[in-house]
Amino acid sequence: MNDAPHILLINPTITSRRSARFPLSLLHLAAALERTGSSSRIIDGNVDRQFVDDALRAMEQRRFDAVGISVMGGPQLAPAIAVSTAIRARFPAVPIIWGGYFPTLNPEAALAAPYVDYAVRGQAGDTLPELVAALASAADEAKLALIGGLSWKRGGAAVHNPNRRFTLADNGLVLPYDKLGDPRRYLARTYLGRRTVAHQAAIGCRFRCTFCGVAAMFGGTTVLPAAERLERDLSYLKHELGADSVQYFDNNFFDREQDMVPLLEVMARFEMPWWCFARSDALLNLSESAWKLVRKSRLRMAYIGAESPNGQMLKEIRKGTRPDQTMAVVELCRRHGVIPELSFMVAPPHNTAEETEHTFDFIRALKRVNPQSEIVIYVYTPLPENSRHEKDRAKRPAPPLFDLNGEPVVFPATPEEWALPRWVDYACHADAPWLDDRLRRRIQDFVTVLRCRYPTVQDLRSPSWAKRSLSAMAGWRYHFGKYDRPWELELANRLVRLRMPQVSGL
Ligand code: B12
Ligand code: SF4
Repeated sequence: MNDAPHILLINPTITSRRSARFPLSLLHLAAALERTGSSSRIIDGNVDRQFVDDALRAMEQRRFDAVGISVMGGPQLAPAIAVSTAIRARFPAVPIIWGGYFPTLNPEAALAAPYVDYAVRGQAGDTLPELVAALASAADEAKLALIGGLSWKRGGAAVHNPNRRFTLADNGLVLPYDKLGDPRRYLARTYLGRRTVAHQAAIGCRFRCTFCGVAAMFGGTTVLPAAERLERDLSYLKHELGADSVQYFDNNFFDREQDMVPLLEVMARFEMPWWCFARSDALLNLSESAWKLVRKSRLRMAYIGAESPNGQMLKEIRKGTRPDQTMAVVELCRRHGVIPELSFMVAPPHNTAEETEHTFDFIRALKRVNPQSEIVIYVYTPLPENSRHEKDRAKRPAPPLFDLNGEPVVFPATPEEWALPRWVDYACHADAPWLDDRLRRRIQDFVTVLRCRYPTVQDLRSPSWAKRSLSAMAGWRYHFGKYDRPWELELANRLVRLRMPQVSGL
């Protein structure tokens, strides 16, 4: 009998089956466990809607030494709590480990739950195998205390070991995609192609925007892959799986040009249309020869965090880009045949209504320069101060937040509280305690008029006649700025159900 540790890895449901993409976090962890002599099984709640029952069944069928659950704040919390409590009730002796953005940013809250034994902060390629090894040899406190990136409980109190450095381990192999059953079921029809695949080449981001979960996780670090690794991955995805286009999950695809060129050269050889997250300054700084590679590699859309038209606010949140760069990049993208997908954060805690209206006007100006620009509107929901990276926490603390009654905003202290609808909305940047009904409605109305007037190219489901009719219906409202109560668009939209990329991804 094989005594090597065996770990159950679970991705709780967060999106529809149609929008499911490779659970890359768990694939990376499965590869790391394999590298260190452990084995694992993956259950992905995005494709397996009975994932709680299936996890319990899997645990009845064979011994698992621990369960690892990937948890992002927002709608993934409720299913993460459901599967954790079910496992704790049926298999009380099996350790439960939470990892991903939620426990990284909120380790105290994660450990406050009786069904979470360990919270792994940041990347877990080394932390998880070390924890599994410690558990296999009767985890004593001295061993646990040595594991970087681990938060654990000692006598009921949370202990947070020091952070770990980020690395991009490469064992010369592609990820163990076959652990997902048939990996081809994760290829999706998107506007990039008929079989779009999700991939992440580099990890992290070297910027430190104060509002961003990525900055909170990586603390300003980026690690780029070697060109050979990207070549190997793309070759597998294209030739073995049959993918024809790629959605890159890299947090900020364009890093320094000299580092990107070898990667772009690889991508230019594969010519698979692609989508990525990018910054306006990075795109504006690209040389003509790099743009040539970008065009050859067939970049179709770049998601750019424009955030705000207010230069002072951009400085305060340490974005490092300016409104004029946002304006310039939509023009630049137009010239190079790339669609800019711009995200904005409206309704900040201060000057809430004025900033929101200013943003609407700026969006209209951008649309005049490049009508193809796609717009994603979020409510600005700053991270809790203690979620920020430890290097940034003390620096420039954010001003205190108050709700509509002038009471200080108190962030949740447990996963259950974070799973309440108002905090799920907060995590999804959909609502904030300082937003009143009038402004909430105003934002909804603007978004309805805008997305009917300019339906997203990412929507392949709605027929083009329906999109054209909606656009025509919304024309006069958009032209005259009459956003209030667009009941006729809401009605028509209910029939057509335009797609919302901010909820489901591509
Ligand atoms: C794919 C994705 C999704 C997918 C679902 C992914 C899934 N779980 O199935 C979809 C599109 C559904 C999604 C939705 C949302 N997402 Co999302 N998403 C991503 C994205 C682009 C990639 C995640 C990924 O696969 N990364 C690659 C893997 C390898 O990295 P990783 O996940 O970080 O995993 C490593 C570690 O975190 C850790 N780890 C992860 N899981 C586990 C588990 C265990 C047991 C252990 C030990 C370790 C561990 O180890 C892994 C390997 O080192 C990230 C941005 C990014 N590039 O990371 C945003 C991101 C994670 N999402 C984010 C958010 C906020 C959301 C939303 C909740 C809100 C929103 N509006 O965006 C929505 C929900 C929308 C809704 N209303 O329903 C934020 C989280 C930030 C934060 N403050 O917490 C991110 C960082 C985007 C951003 N820049 O702000 N998302
Ligand atoms: S550049 Fe983008 S990913 Fe990087 S810290 Fe800023 S907002 Fe986050």
